[in-house]
Amino acid sequence: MSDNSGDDEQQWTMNDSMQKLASCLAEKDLSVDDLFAQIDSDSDGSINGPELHKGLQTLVGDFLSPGQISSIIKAFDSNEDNRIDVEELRAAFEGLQDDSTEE
Ligand SMILES: [Ca+2]
Ligand SMILES: [Ca+2]
Repeated sequence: MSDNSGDDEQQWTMNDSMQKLASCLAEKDLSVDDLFAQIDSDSDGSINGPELHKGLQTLVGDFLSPGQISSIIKAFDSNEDNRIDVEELRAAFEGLQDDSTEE
């Protein structure tokens, strides 16, 4: 990904948070489904902005702005309901890992 849109106030990238989440998964030996269940605190089957915000804070210690949260959701939300469901989350992690793992 190359995005040099002149937004230099912060070095944060979405990939950064995703990599942290991925290593958190590996460390705790969790599946994407487990991760999803942890973030989806009201268990309605989808992760919304506040849940993602809280989840990232709890799991990886990242305190993201609402704008950052919504860019993550927009990036993964393939059916455009402004929430991330478990399949969208799986696809997100598959995208991260496609160069290494083979089962
Ligand atoms: Ca939820
Ligand atoms: Ca969605």
